[in-house]
Amino acid sequence: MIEGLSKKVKAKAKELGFEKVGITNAEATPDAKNNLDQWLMAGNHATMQWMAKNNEARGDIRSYFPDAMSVISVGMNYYVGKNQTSIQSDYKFSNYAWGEDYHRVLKRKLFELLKWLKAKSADINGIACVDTSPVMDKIWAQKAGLGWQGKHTNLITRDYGSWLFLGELIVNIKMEYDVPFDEDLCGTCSDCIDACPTQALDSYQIDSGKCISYRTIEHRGNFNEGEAELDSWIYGCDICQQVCPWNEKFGQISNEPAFQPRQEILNWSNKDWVALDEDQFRKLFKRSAVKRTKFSGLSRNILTNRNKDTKRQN
Ligand code: B12
Ligand code: SF4
Ligand code: SF4
Repeated sequence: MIEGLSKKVKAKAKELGFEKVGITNAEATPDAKNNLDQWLMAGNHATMQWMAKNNEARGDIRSYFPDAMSVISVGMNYYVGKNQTSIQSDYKFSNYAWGEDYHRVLKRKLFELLKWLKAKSADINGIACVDTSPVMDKIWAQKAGLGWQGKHTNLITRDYGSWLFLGELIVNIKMEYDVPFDEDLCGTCSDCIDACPTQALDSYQIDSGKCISYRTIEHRGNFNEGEAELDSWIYGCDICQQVCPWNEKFGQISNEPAFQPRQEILNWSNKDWVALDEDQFRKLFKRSAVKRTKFSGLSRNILTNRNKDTKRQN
């Protein structure tokens, strides 16, 4: 173990723009794996078959990165001080996708952190994970002391609420570890569960098939009758986080240029969205997470909402 390295890593991570950083032991996580297995067995992943793949790795980080000794968990605040009322059209658009694709932003910073770390010793090695690896980001953040998983299932921190992207650097060295965040500060609150327009939440569990975020981003093809309720969202959904008292009281404004909103998302009219074509989509959402739903997905979402309320002013 390199003396004082954990402290230096944290200072470097903060310097790179991560608001939260914690370090934990890269051990197997059987309880989380058990919850995941039950969640999958109940069909809560809907059509996301990729969640069932590499299932073993999600429960044992060493079967993903065999040299893993420590996990450096990071969080980056993406709340820019605006909400759905800043949007001119009737179509709601999740704030996490207003700016540059967060996978790119966090990975860039994690690679820099890894480069800095490798310069300390030629024996140090590691890999950067953000969302897409078979690694349970929220579990590692909780173990590394960043916060707890709320009843809406997102990770909440005391000082930024849940408006944080999560990522990890898994490394092959022993480090000093933080105390896991073992409190549950939701208490008797159930605001997220009560506010969810499609009843997708049960305490600490989500039924993805009912979740508007899943429907607008992950669902492929047309919706059947039961799936078409999107509550005016055309990409993602923020309701369970908007109503959370921890976000209302502790959300802090990020000045990160990469997360500032594309002006079109705020200023376009209903008419502009309905007229969106594939070429415009490609230009507007270059380097954006929105590409995940493809043009076909976004236009399906726009038309589904439009057909639901024919009284809307164009
Ligand atoms: C699959 C996925 C989705 C799915 C399913 C969501 C989900 N909760 O799993 C869908 C498409 C719906 C989705 C939506 C969103 N997602 Co998403 N998603 C993921 C992904 C890839 C995997 C999550 C996972 O492992 N799910 C499997 C199940 C088993 O996990 P879980 O819900 O966390 O379940 C736990 C609880 O149920 C708990 N549990 C069960 N019973 C009990 C009982 C008690 C008492 C307790 C305490 C706990 C508990 O145990 C389970 C395992 O620990 C992660 C990235 C990653 N690699 O981790 C991002 C991730 C979770 N998503 C993220 C985001 C931002 C979102 C959205 C906010 C986007 C949006 N605005 O539209 C929404 C939020 C919807 C919501 N309320 O969760 C962020 C969350 C950041 C944060 N602060 O937590 C992540 C971490 C991506 C990232 N790297 O930043 N997502
Ligand atoms: S993201 Fe929206 S639909 Fe999904 S659980 Fe939260 S409030 Fe419900
Ligand atoms: S709204 Fe209430 S119950 Fe839901 S996550 Fe926030 S504090 Fe927990």
